Amino acid sequence: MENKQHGKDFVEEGGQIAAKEQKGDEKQQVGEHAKLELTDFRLLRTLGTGSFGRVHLVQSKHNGRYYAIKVLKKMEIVRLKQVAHTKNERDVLMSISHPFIVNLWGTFQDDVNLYMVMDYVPGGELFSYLRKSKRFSESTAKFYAAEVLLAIVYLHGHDVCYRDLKPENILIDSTGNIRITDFGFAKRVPDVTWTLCGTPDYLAPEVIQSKGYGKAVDFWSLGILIYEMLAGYPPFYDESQFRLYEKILTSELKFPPHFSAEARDLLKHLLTSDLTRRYGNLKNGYRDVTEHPWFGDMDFEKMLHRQVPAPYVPPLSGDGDASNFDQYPEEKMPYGLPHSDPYGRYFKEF
Ligand code: ISQ
Repeated sequence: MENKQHGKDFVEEGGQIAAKEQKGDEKQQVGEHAKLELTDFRLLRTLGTGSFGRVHLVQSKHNGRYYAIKVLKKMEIVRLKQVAHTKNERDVLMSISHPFIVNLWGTFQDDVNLYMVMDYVPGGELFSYLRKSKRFSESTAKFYAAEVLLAIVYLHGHDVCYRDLKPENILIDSTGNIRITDFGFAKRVPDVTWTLCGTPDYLAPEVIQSKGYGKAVDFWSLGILIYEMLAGYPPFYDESQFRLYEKILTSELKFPPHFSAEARDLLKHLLTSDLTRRYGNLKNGYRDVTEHPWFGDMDFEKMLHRQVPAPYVPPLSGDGDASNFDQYPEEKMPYGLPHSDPYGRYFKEF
């Protein structure tokens, strides 16, 4: 913390310490209460659906605040062999705190499901805003890229590799700042891991080729994200998954004419298959990225303290407004009915 003023170490240290202090108190308050259960909340609408459950907007019956509860079906998690990933998600999110990462307040389970209580982030997915805008200006893309970069640097500083960066996992809060969600693929990495996961468009070459990989994958996906924000489509897009993987492996980059010279240069250095040349993975670490000319006018210290005005503030009529999220058919089956719990042994720590 001493050298917060000096050099660019603030990115890691400032975020880490400021955030910890903030959550320390609040977590304690939550910890003093008895274990949460579903009846503590009024279930409102669905905000998103995934392969093993859905995310609901809920309102606490105790404090009237809105939260997002992610519900995961134990049976589906076991069937899809996601037990370890689910544990990683919980453990990683419980152990960290950062202004640009969604806050996990607590978890609980019943016979059928696991539940994760998170902050409600009401501005919708960056993905929806990007598709509506077609593409972002360089200054808008730079704002989101800088916040994502700060979150990634913080995670790497805690030996966590995020591994699933994409606009669907980036939410916009009521002030227009971002929160990264979905830590289902996040993992503590000493240095190298060997598991194959992630979304095809964003997969790094070393992941497809099953070479050992580590934190460098997040810098690759940051490159894909910046490209997609600037172009409106990802750089190696192809309808055929086989050809998509071929394109990723050769990493042949084509830029639309409107990309600036600085953006092109940064993207070339992030989207390189050669791990020994990829920015973020060299001896200067993340500084090769934060100090790149594309970020020349970016004040990362200000950004970390949410003091840079957001390019877009989402329209919101009140705290529980969910109009920035797509609508999903609601399930008729209620949660929380008594049931046998044949998968309970897999989720003892949850
Ligand atoms: C918080 N707010 C809205 C949507 C969400 C989806 C997943 C995780 C957290 C969320």
